[in-house]
Amino acid sequence: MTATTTDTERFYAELQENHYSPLWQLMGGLGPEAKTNLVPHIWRYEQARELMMQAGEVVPLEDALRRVLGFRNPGSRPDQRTGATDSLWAALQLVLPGEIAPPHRHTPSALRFIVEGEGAYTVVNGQRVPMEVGDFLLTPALHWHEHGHEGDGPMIWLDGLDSPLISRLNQYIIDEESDFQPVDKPMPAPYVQGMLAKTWGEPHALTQPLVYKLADALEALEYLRDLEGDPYDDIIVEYKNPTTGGPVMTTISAYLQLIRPGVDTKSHRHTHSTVYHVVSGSGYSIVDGQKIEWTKGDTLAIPLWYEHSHHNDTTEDAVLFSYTDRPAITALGLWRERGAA
Ligand code: GTQ
Ligand code: FE2
Repeated sequence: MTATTTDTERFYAELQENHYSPLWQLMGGLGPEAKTNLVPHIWRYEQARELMMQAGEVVPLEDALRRVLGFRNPGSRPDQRTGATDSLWAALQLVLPGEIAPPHRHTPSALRFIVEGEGAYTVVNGQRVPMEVGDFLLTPALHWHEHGHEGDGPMIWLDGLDSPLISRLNQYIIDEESDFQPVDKPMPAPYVQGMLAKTWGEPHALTQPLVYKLADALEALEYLRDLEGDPYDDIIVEYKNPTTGGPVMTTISAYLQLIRPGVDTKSHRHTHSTVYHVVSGSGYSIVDGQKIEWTKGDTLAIPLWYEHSHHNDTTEDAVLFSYTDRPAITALGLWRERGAA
């Protein structure tokens, strides 16, 4: 303490030394709108793929366990636990022929959208799931998973996790295994979804499907294409957990949408954040007044409460895969949406 220390300064020092927080000093940064230091950003597939292939040369999978390049939001502070948005991790993952990423399980929930390659598979809690381009795969929280590749050429997919959210809660827990999982006889889909059941003994517990085929989702979009569509998203379907009718995972919901040729959607904002991945076609989004053009393979992050609209100024369909933290935000009572004026 210097000779000029006043009673007030002495009071604040005493508070700090004894572990008190004067609330009146903390409320200055708050206001009536949700806000984040993260920014909208697009990662172009051309660049991301090139860097991913370099990772294939530089990093042996034995060392890395997962050869994953995360998309880090450019607004992130160095020590901030963020992914592409405040709550959502987005990344590309590469597995080369003959490699196996060993089994582990963790509290974050994971999804994958297959971008290129053939001959790879993932094993999720003993179920072997082959990976084909356009497949949407689930690894719900605490499900064991390993990834192998028996084909030729690189296998690349988009990973989506709620790990930044789980990290912030200090509950990112991981178990690792060196032995591969025994692969069970795959249970037929009608058993899994409760459409067929054996009539004696213990019934099968309903388990949600772990893979959704692109062709099925595209067929659903085709069926809906002549409707007026959603004002903000045009023709959109949600991947559902058929055993609950709810989102695919506790914290994450996922979608496939068609922006029809010539369509300009209306602008809105909401308190969940979204990662978009371009499945086919091209177009652009206006995010916070900025035009962001996108084409096949690109990944676009829109953090919470940024106003955005989507546009297809071409003559071909544009198809977007997306996932959000909406179930988590809703469970916390924080979900809000506002259309543009
Ligand atoms: O494939 O198991 O992008 O555990 C991040 C964490 C992928 C995975 C990621 C993971 C994985
Ligand atoms: Fe994992």
